Amino acid sequence: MTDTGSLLEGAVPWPAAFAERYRAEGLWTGETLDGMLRRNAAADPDRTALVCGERRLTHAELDARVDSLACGLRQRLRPLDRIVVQLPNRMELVELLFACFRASVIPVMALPGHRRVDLEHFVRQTDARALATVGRWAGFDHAGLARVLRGDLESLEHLFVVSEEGGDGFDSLRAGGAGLPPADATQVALLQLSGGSTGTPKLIPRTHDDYLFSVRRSAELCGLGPSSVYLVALPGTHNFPLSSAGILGALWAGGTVVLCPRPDPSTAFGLIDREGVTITGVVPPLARAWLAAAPAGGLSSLEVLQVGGAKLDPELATELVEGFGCTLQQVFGMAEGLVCYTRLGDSPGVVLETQGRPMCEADELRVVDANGDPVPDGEVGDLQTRGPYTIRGYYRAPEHDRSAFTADGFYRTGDRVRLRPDGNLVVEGRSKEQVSRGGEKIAPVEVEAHLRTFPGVRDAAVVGVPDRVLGERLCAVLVVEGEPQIRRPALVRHLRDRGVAEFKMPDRIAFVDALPTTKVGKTDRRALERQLRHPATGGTP
Ligand code: OOB
Repeated sequence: MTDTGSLLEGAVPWPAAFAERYRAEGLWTGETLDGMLRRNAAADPDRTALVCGERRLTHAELDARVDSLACGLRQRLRPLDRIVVQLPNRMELVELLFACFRASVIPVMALPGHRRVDLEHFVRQTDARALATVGRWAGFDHAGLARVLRGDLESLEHLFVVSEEGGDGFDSLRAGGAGLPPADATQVALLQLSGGSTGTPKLIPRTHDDYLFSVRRSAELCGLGPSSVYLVALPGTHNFPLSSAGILGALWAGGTVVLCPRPDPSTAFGLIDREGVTITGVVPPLARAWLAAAPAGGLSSLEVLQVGGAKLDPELATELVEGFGCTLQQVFGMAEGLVCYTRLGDSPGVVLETQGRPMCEADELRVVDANGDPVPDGEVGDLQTRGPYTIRGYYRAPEHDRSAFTADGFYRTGDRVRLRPDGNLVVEGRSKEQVSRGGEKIAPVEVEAHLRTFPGVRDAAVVGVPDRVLGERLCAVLVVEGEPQIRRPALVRHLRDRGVAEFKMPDRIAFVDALPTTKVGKTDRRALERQLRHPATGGTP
């Protein structure tokens, strides 16, 4: 085992009594995320592990390529160094993540839509020594941005750039040598991102033990086995497609992962058909887009369609079951840990109307009122949770932890839920200040700060307005000097120039004379949301 010593500095451990219990109950097994590759390579070497365009790797080939990449990483980076990974859905993403696990280098899971503001924050927050990204992707020059970051950020020594020509972007990184010893399962394996409600996203340290437990349990209850074929339709670094059960779940089960470069129906359906995909996971807006394009007979190989990341309304759920003729699974999860699923054999009443139940008995759930006291059975309250794969604290954020966790270690999810007598949860809303635009999470305060720098803007608030397609859209409410003349394109250009992530761009602008405030003088976003639903306010679409 690679001795990486005590837990990564800045990560918060589970109390010893809980860790012992999770081990004694067989939840934390000591297996590592990359260990599963060795097992598969030995058990079923010739089965296909990865498919990306015309390229295919067997389990044995994947294991060998991860070895050479891990050795290459080790020549450049030390154990527990951090590397920001911003790669779209292509083979190199999966290879690099496993190589990081094998080399005990810690990947920070950026999304392709992140731009300078977030990437810079990830590097600074983690003192990352490396950034892995793609040359150009979806019209954006990622390599150019990476070079700027390396110039500006002292810790950043290495850029690993995969070229857009296909080929093998990491060839120059590979090295020979003896395989590395297995990583330490108690150690942090990766840093996930929180959706954030207080500004820039917080980082979430997940250990091999806790993450792999959630992957294994998820794979079991998604019915995954060696003949399963998982399509990665959402960005592969996100917790849902990565681990619920996702890429890691399919590989854990000895199955096949098919990388989908773009989630549009024709690309996705083409791959489902060609590769005999059996399971995939999507967010509700994508489910709706797929449904509109669904072929008459459904998608013949698809057995399970997972929908999660944002609330799925029962009408769309019903249409999905009819349109695709496969089993629907609702997934309510969070990068901090807890993931709830409806089970494959659940009745339609559960599958269509609830967000499922926790994956294991060791997940502790509390539904509480504003004072933190449990609400009467069946009533709506704030969800708090603690368990074998829910973190006890964010990475290097003790200040924030004081409000995000209770004294007894429960994570305040910020979700308003109702617990049904049958044990299933219904998500009714949220108490956290966050907008979920098609499942992508945005912290209003971050965007507001950027909006206030636009010439002529005196004050700004960002709120979510209900939207049939995306669930919510982002509305920027502005207080301006003089006549409201600001137009959306100019505002978006301004935010882009400042390096704000693409998915945080306002969809709409509205103008008010003054922002409503709460009793303590903070912007009252709820009041604004109500106001926007009854638009006496002026605004541009
Ligand atoms: C997933 O993870 P995150 O970290 O991007 O976002 C977590 C938040 C939850 O707290 C909740 O507010 C919302 O996203 N959410 C849902 C939901 N799934 C997530 N709200 C209503 N219904 C659902 N089904 O989004 C995530 C992580 C792992 C698996 C699935 C989703």
